[in-house]
Amino acid sequence: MTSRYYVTTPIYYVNGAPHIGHAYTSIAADVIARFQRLDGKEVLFLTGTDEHGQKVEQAAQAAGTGTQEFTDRISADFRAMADAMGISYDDYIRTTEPRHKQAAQALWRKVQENGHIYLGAYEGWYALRDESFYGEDEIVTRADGVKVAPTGAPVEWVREPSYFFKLSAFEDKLLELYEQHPEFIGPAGRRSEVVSFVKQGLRDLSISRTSFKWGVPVPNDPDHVMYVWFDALTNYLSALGYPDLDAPKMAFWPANVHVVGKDIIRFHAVFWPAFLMAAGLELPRSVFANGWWTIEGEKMSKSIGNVVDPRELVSEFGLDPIRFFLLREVPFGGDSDLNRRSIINRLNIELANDLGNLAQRTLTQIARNCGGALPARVEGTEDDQALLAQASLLPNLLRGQIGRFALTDGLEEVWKVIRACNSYIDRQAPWALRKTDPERMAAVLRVLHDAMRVIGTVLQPYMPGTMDKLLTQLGVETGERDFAALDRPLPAGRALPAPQGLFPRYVEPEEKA
Ligand code: ME8
Repeated sequence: MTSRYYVTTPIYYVNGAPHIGHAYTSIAADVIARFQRLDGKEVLFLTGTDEHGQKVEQAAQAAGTGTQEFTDRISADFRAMADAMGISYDDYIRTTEPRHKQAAQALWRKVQENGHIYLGAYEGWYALRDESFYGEDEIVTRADGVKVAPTGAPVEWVREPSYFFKLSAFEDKLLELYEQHPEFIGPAGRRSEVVSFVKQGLRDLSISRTSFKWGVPVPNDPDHVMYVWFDALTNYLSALGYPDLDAPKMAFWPANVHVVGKDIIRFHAVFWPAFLMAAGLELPRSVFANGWWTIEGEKMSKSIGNVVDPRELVSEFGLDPIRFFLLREVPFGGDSDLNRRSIINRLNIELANDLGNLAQRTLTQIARNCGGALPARVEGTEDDQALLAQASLLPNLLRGQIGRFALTDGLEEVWKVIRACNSYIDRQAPWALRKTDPERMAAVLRVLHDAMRVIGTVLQPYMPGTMDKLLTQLGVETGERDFAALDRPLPAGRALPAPQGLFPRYVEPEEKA
């Protein structure tokens, strides 16, 4: 039986255009989804948009369009961005869809039936930008007199009737969860942060609003709409067909991982498991938070005017180099800076030199000196065997690392093998063997070919388009590209297509002139 794997991205707010931060989280989740598919799992990969709440309602008003019309337009743009970034989602959920509203209302009813929701009145600080409530002790007054949350978002005092979720009753259960399942929150730094937040004591959570209408109506009390986070988090279940527990996709629950940004770890690692416990549902296996990107050293913001559309980067540098850069530059989970210099360096050194040249050197020699036909595998020298052994460990190494969401370490392992191939080719100098020992030359080229097949196979999740090209040039057919296929060597004599460059060196326009 194939095992199932369920991975999600956050659903993005449609109050503004998609940017590189959104693309980043989606690419990371995409690498995980593609990797698990390659490894033979039945994968469900979900992304989508979060379309309710006051913030979205206000953005639509500012744009001068109807709210639904506005969300339709922005949601379509997020979807186009996902497509442009090669995100292989299986489903795209929108919280304004009927299937989602039904699920959110059903979850509410279940939590209410189980006695965890009561009607009261909310009075306190609310930050619209974060769609989040804050305690008095968290608020600071800026020099200009404006009161702000720890995130810097301005807060306002709100007072209205509200339903509450008995979050305070889940403190011990949550702490027990973090204790017994340290893998529930990653990376470790985020776990400590969440644990100390919960240890400080949890207040009951206001989960409905009456001061605006753009939301999912609370069952049996249409004056209230659900707090956008209660609504939004449910998306992970609505896509599975919840509340129909027998719906075929419900077999994917619990999710293996919710990939999120560090800004929303609290919602996913505190509120969400509490809602699920209250509804008697299983908990996701893990929530993993990526770090934050700044742009050329500055916070990305509309007011600074430095918001990066990932599609612009792609049109300049190509899709796979950008996917690679984002996952390579900083250990996944940490913060980093996006700047031209670093992109160009990574592209030229690691992609064009290390990997691109290796492929080019090997494949042109097979084309020229072996008549374009794959040489046979032979017993080989110790040096040959050592390189092949190192390469053959990659699928298992990556299985471990990607299983722990160490996406950058995974790339590092692959680059160790790429560098080993480059030293091997220099040491063996097959070009010099052409006249003296053509048999040995063919053997060396076959070793390189086999190592590169492993490299191309394991890199598919990170750079699907370019690895498709590489594997095609290596003569690996589409049915021979998963991990299981690596145990079946390609037959000698297979005709390889003419080699073509994979990663052109990037030259700054002014350098070209
Ligand atoms: O929070 N660096 O949506 P959102 C890295 N609708 N990642 C970034 C980033 C940056 N500079 N900027 C954004 C919401 N992100 C809710 C989620 S889920 C049930 C509801 C990424 O549109 C990161 O993943 O504000 C962050 O968590 C997400 O975009 C926030 O997207």
